Amino acid sequence: MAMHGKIGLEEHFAIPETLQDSAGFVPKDHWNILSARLLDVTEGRLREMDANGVELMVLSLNAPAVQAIHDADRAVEVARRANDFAADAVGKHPDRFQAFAALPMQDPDAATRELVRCVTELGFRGALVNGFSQVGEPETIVYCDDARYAAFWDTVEELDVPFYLHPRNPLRSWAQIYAGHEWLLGPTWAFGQETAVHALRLIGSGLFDRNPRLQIILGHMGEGLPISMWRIDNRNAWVDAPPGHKARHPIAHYFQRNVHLTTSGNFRTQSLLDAMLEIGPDRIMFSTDWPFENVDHAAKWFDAAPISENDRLKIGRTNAAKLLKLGAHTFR
Ligand code: GRE
Ligand code: ZN
Repeated sequence: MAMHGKIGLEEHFAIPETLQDSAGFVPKDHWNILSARLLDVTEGRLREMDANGVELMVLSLNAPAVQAIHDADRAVEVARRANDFAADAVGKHPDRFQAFAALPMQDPDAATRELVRCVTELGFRGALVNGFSQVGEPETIVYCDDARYAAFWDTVEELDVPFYLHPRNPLRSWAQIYAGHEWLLGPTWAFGQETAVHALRLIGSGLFDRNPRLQIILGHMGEGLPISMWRIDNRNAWVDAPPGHKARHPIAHYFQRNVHLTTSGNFRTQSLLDAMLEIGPDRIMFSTDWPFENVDHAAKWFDAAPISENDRLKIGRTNAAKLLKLGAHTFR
């Protein structure tokens, strides 16, 4: 039986300034469709949602977009435009769309200010950032565990909104491992590898000791982390050597307290069950990854997945409503 009232948290749009960033991911003859889907935040999208029992999409900008704009002033400008565009879409259908902020992480103070503006003035539900940022020049990259973001993270925690860590490809110059094997780039493999390591950097840096109430969201059923979580903390246990990271507790400690997963682009029962066993049904949320994936593929799989109806309701809807504080004013 189809579940109604689902909420999706990894559902992208593009503005003209960022549209081309998504062009290389599909064959040329599919670009017309993908670009039209990315630019549409009205009828076509609502039709997809209605047909598949999705009541609400939390909109976010495509990737890498702002994170790839090494000129900080330009990054600030494009993030602002994207967020204003999203706010407009939400304003027209507040019961169907909410939004995550795009952030110019090239300038930590500006990113903090933009997050505050988006959450307190525009009513956004959190932020979505596409991995590392190129800062000042194309080859200078900064991950979110960098010390420059300490005050930014304090603000995220204070605002009590989640931070969605979304994939991007590694820079070619940093990823010889994929040379000659470009098929591994993007959602096939490199997105997950890049994002899993980034998440582990955040945890291992001690971020969640400094900001214990901070909540991070990972897509794609956790970017491979659930299946690896035991091994990350237990490698060569007989040696009894310290793990070498800066965090006070084992990595799994934070994975279970500071991380949420979504089903975006990973419509696989085996992977869902493994994630449920590692992180529990209270920290997993339905998502599509529209328009890179089809809403009907996500929904048909999820609605029929062999889990309890109680867990389906949590994962499909109530976990997100709680984490994003979707009140009765925006949401039935
Ligand atoms: C995504 O947003 O997850 C994505 C892209 C590009 C290709 C595939 C994909 O940004 O899933
Ligand atoms: Zn995505």
